[in-house]
Amino acid sequence: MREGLLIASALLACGPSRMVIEKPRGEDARPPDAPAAADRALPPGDLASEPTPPDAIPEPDLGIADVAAAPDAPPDAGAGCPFRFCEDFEGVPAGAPPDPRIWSRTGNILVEPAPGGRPGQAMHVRAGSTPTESYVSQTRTLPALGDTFFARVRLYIASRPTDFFHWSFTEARGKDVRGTAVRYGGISVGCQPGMFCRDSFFFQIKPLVYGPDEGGSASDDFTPVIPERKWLCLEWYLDARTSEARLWWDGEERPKAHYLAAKPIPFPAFDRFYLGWALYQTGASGVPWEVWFDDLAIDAHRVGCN
Ligand SMILES: [Ca+2]
Repeated sequence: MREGLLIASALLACGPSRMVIEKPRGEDARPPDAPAAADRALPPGDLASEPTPPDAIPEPDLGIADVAAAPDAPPDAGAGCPFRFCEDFEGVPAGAPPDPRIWSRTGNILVEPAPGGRPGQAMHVRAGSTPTESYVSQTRTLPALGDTFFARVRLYIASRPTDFFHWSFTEARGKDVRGTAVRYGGISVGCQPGMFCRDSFFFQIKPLVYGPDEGGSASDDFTPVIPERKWLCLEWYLDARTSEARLWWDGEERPKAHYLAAKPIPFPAFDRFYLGWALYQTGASGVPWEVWFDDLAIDAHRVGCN
């Protein structure tokens, strides 16, 4: 039960939002003391019976200034790219930010030699352990692709705290970057011996990026646990026409992470694509998240892991 209470407490802060404290309502107000209940507990307004820890409330303007200054280049897949967009992080010197002609950047993100035996360079995100959005973003690809797109990236988790975190690795937003966001990420509780274990993928549609409504979600199976210090291939699909999201891990679809119009919240008209690491809680351990990305591709068709 202690684990359940820990999760319930941490879930209160899920999503970068100014918390609106409401009285618990009906069935949803039950503490998520079982794994299955943890998912339904995500709307924090339905759970909140205590004040949100102040350190769980991020600044609502995170990244907006940089985003507004985005120097978006003309659409161009680049030589040798068979997809609508490719980024292998080989085009800038080690230690530099991802190509500023393509990417806007917020947070501690640099291109460095890839870890884990992977040749070449990759995007290194030092995301810390407090509510932050460490993202690169661009608008050169999604508007041209219309209402749907597929993406593929390789992810390597170098350091993961054992605290509770809801994290995101990608988002798509419309022209109003404070409006509706759709995001894939995960829920992590550390999986220490003897504790409830959950390190799994999670989809969320949030009607206001910095609003209190946690919107709709889809939780992947809790097994297998997302491993650390191993390169994973992640693919996802977003469809604004049908309000649908799908996720693949190393080529296999994760059907539980499939979201299909579960809430009457329209997807945004896709404009801005985000890659990086967002956190919505503060970890008591102080252990920082550190992750890497490589080999991003975006296309109208499924990209695959080859
Ligand atoms: Ca690379």
